[in-house]
Amino acid sequence: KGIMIIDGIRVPFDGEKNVLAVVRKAGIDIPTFCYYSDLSIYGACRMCMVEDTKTGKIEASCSMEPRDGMSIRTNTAKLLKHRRMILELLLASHDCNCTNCAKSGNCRLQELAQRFGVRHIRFPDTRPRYEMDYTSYAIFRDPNKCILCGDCVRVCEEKQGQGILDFAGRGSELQVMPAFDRKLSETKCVSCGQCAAVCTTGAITVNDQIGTAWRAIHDPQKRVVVQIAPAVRVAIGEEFGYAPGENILDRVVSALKIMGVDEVYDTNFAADMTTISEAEEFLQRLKAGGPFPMFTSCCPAWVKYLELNDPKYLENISTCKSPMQMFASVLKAKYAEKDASDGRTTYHIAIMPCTAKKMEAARDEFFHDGTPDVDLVLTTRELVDMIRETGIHLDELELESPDLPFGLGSGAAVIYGVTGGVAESVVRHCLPDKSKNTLRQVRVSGIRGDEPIREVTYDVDGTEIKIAVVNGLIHAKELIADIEAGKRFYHLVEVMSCQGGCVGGAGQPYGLTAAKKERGNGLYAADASALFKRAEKNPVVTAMLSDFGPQWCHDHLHVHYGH
Ligand code: HC1
Ligand code: SF4
Repeated sequence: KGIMIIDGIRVPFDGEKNVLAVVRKAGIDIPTFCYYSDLSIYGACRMCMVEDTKTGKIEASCSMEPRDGMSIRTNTAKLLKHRRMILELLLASHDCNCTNCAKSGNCRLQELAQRFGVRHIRFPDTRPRYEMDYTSYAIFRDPNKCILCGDCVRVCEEKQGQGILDFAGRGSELQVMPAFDRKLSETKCVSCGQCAAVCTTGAITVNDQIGTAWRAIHDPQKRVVVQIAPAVRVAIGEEFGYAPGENILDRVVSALKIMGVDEVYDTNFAADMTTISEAEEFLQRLKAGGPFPMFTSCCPAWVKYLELNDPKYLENISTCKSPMQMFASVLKAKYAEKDASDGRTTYHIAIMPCTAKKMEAARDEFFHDGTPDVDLVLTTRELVDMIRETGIHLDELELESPDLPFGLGSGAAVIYGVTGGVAESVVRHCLPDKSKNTLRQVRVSGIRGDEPIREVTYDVDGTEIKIAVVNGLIHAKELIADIEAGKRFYHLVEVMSCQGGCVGGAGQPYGLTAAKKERGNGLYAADASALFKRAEKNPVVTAMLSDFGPQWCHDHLHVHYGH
């Protein structure tokens, strides 16, 4: 606590962890590459230097503690020269093909080069050329665009507990890469894509499959059927001037139809199937006495994490397929006849906030007769690019709701996209008292919130049910360690790999930190205004489940990982 003098102005500080934060509070946007408020401080890019007015020394403000009476300047001639020099050096060793780079318009290097008016680079281009890595289903790595800010290294280690990427080499050979320069597909990468979400340049980007999508849409022999995930609707608008959290599903449906998609459905429909199946499985486990905890299964990065790191827990994972895969199974079953009668082939595209869903769709378990159940997964941002390509103005479209019969979902389904939502939906189904008051009690029980691990307890028919909700794989790791040490016990654990749940998925529009909360609130608002709040109230889902019968459901809605 105290007062600093910043550019001659007295600025009080109270608890800010570094001078950078105080300067930003004073309304001065000091540039940075490697500072990410959610991650540890790395202090390598040196862009955030400030000058001490007394000594004339320059120092990185991200690594300086604020002190009472400290006097600094943020834009002296020395500092401006220093920042331009860093930018020139970075640009000299960067593949500057901005025109067709996926990150153009969202790249920090490009933004700062423009902001600082760097037009000429005085240094020769001596950079080595590195091989690109196309081996991951989820992401694409181009080391020639890496500026060594280390954000990807830290997010992978600090948020996901994975440590897949690290620095290697020295001096001009320094690089970020997987251990032993392996390809991503040869590592334990779980495809969450958070490295791509924080990458300051175009060095790690989402595996772009837009071309494949257009080819399918323009193929008259293909019936293109889309499902849209819960978290997409409250984030996609950010790229078109809508506020984070604003639900623009009906505009997106309309845009997809204009683009040439035949039918547009809602993943919420299948999330209701998942809730019912998962709740039944959970109640059976309660009767049978385990195995506990039952882990949720809808986040493919989490499933992959267990497979690669802790396979003994695979029997704890719910046998229910994720809503995306349940949707695909139902669709393929229902459309087989349609395909046979009109000679077209149903081509199924899932629009997801997630890069790991690309990996999930490619799993062997979800291939039948040589074709995947989900033919293609597009992320929210890929859809944004496709809409931009068409020139469609979303705000001028007539609204259109998703098609029937798979366009209807409950409030319990839409909250799948926010951390705690899957558990809350299952609880709604399991609690015997179905009154509005119970719904309210669950809502405020602590199952919602920002904390990475939350615990709640409910009474189900006289049994005390302990539930944990986790977001961020590092916290899942922590929780498992505590369970093994006998410090914690739960009947049900929801794990979502991304912070905030799918609203914070790596396929969403950039600027994750600021928007996650609003996106989650947007989903809660959609729940509040939903026609019905419980999965079992979905008339189409209940009718279909009984039509299909238990054997079909067992064979098509469930999966055993690792067998
Ligand atoms: Fe998700 Fe799910 S909520 S996993 O985060 O269970 O991606 O949105 O579609 O499948 O429903 C993602 C979101 C999504 C599934 C559902
Ligand atoms: Fe994908 Fe959601 Fe899991 Fe993130 S939390 S990896 S967006 S399924």
